[in-house]
Amino acid sequence: MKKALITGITGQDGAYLAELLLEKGYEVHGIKRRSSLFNTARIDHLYEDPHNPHPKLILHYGDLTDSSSLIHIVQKVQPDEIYNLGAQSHVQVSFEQPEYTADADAMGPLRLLEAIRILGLEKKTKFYQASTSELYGLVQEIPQKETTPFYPRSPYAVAKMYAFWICVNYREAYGIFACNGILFNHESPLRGETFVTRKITRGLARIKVGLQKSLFLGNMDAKRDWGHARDYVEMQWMMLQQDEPQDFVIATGEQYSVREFVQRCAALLELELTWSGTGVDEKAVDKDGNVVVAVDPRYFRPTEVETLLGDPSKAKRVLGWTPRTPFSQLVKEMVESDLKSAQRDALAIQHGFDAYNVRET
Ligand code: NDP
Ligand code: GDR
Repeated sequence: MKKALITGITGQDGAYLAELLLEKGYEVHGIKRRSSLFNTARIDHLYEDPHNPHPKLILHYGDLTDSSSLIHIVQKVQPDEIYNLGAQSHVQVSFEQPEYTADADAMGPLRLLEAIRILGLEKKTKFYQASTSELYGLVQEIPQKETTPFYPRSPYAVAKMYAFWICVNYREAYGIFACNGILFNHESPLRGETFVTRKITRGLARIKVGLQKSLFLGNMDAKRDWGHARDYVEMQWMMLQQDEPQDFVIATGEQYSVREFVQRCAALLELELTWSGTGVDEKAVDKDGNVVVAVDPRYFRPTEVETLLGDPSKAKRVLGWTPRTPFSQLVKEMVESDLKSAQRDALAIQHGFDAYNVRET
C-alpha cells in the first residue's frame, strides 16, 4: 500500500486530493496546523477514529514554518509521495503579511525537500509542488505555457517563484523526483470564502434569500482561466505517476472576467440586475433600485494580475488530460451549494437560531 503525505490537507485541494488518494487505496497522512477552532471541516467526512487499528487517514500536527515538525513527520511516515499544497494562498493577504508568506510558501517547500535529503529518501519519496499561474503575473505571452517567462506581481507570487526553482534545482542537483504543477485558478464549493468566485456565489446566494444586501468587489475587469479543483487534483497525482519528473501547466484554455462570473451567477439565481458606471463607480441595481453589486477600492491590489489564460497542450499530450468540468457547470455547482447553505441559514434564523456564520465577506 502506497503512503502519501499531504500538506494543506485541510484546504480546498487537500480535501479533494485526500478523497482521490483514499479511493485509489493509499494510506493518506496529512499535516494540519494547530488552531483554536476546529479546522478540519472539509475533510471531516473522511475522518476515521484514530482508535481504529488500521486507519487510512492519519493527521499530524505540524507547520511549514517549523522544520523540526516536518522532519519528524516525514521520518515517521516514510511517504512514497509528498504533495505540498500547504501555503498562505491569498494574494491580497500576501501584501499584508509578506514575510510570513515567504516563510510558509518559499521556505516551506525548501524545508520539505531538505527533510527528504536529511532522511536519505531521495530515491524513495516523490515530491509535488503546488505552483501557480500567478508566476506569470504581468503576462509576457498569451496563452501562458511551461516556457512562458515569469513576472510575479505579489509577495505570494515571488515566494512561489522561489519554490518553483528550488524544486527544479533539487531535482537536478540531487535526483529527487520533484514536479511543479503550474495550476491556473481552480474553484469548487469547497473554495475559501474570500477568493473572488466563492465570495460571489456565497454573497449573491445570501442576497437572494435576504441575508445580505450588497456585495462589494474589487477589480471587475480581471480575467481568469477558472477550472474545477476536483479535476485538477487528479493531475497532481498523475504527475507523480510518470517515468520522469516534469513541470506542467494545468488550465482550461478559456477565460472569463470577474464581471462575467457575477453575471452568470446572478442569472442562475434569477436576480435581475441593471449595470451602470465604470471603474470605482460601477454598480448593479435590482428592479427596486437597491445596490446589489458595487466596487469597493479596498479590494484593489497594489499590483494586479489583469489577465491569465493557460495553454494545457503539454498536459494533454503527455498525460492525456483534458479538464472534465465546463465553466458553466462549475458556476452552477458553486451557486447551488451556496444557495443551499444560505437557505439553511435563513431557516435557522427564522426559527430563532443563529448558529451559522452569518458574517459578510
Ligand atoms: P487553501 O487556502 O484552501 O488551503 C491552504 C492549506 O494550507 C490549508 O490547509 C491551510 O491550513 C494550509 N496552511 C497554510 N499555512 C500553513 C502553514 N504555515 N503550515 C502548514 N499548513 C499551512 O488553498 P488551495 O487548496 O486552494 O490551494 C492549494 C495549494 O495550491 C496552495 O499552495 C495554493 O497556493 C496553490 N494554488 C492554488 C490555486 C487555486 O486556484 N486554488 C492555483 C494555483 C496554486 P488551514 O486550513 O489551517 O488554514
Ligand atoms: P487570485 O484569486 O488572486 O487569482 O489567486 P482571487 O479569487 O483572490 O482573485 C481573482 C481576481 O479577482 C479580482 N477580484 C477580487 N478578488 C478577491 N479575492 N476579492 C474581491 O472582492 C475581488 N474583486 C475582484 C482580484 O483582484 C483578482 O484579479 C488564486 C489563489 O488561489 C492563489 O493561491 C492561486 O495561486 C491563484 O489563484 C492561481
